[in-house]
Amino acid sequence: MRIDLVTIFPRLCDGPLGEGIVRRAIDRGIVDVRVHDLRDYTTDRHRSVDDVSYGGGPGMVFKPEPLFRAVDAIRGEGEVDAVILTSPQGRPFTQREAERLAALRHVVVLCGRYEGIDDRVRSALATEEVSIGDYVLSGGELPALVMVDAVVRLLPGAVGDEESVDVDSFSRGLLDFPHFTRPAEYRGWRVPDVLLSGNHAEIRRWRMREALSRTLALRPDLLPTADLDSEEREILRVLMEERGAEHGRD
Ligand code: JEB
Repeated sequence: MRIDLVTIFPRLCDGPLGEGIVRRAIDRGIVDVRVHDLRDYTTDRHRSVDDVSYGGGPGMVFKPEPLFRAVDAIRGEGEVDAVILTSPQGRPFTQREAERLAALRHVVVLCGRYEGIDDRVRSALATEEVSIGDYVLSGGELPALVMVDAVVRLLPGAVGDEESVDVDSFSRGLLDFPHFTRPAEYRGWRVPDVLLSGNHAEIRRWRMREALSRTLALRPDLLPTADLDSEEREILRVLMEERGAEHGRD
């Protein structure tokens, strides 16, 4: 897969792309991530990427020309499947979106700054507009890097143990179960006995129950769309009865 990022702060991308799973995927040739300095696509002496907003008001807006020129140049190097604009107005970026993007061959992500971007970039250049969450950031680089991270770890061979990607929180629409490592007792807090028992059927069921119980307590909004089998649905039914009984008491 190839991912091109277009930004006025290319150095901001070096850290997240230079460590961990993303770095290893790049080193192994699983993904080719190219970071472009938007100023390289300007034509004026001052390499200006922004201008005042038509209609007045404070703050600057990204000019359309450098972004169109950048995407033209990238398109010239091979077919582009998606041109993504990161913006607070975008469609929510979810695990499902990450899975969809991971199946594409070539994605371009445009990172804005200031008050935003000339709207013709959104309407005529971008093929989709995406937001990573309902909070205000200063620009599109961190959202773009969040998307790169979520997408790259889904590419075959990027994560050492393929199985860990499937059982991950959210890939099945549930929160993760609790993890423990040695020592078996730390400052008086013991690891649950079942995990030391060696009974794999019981461990599997305990983890299933914990994942469901946490999701019910912390993120009940995930349950209607979670991918549950009949065993999980039965455990959930019992957990909901127990919770109902507890709340009934007070
Ligand atoms: C993305 C961006 C800005 C209003 C206020 C501030 C380009 N979830 C998200 N929050 N903020 C952004 C985002 C995503 N994805 C985001 C791109 C830009 C914020 N700003 C600053 C724009 N409009 C400029």
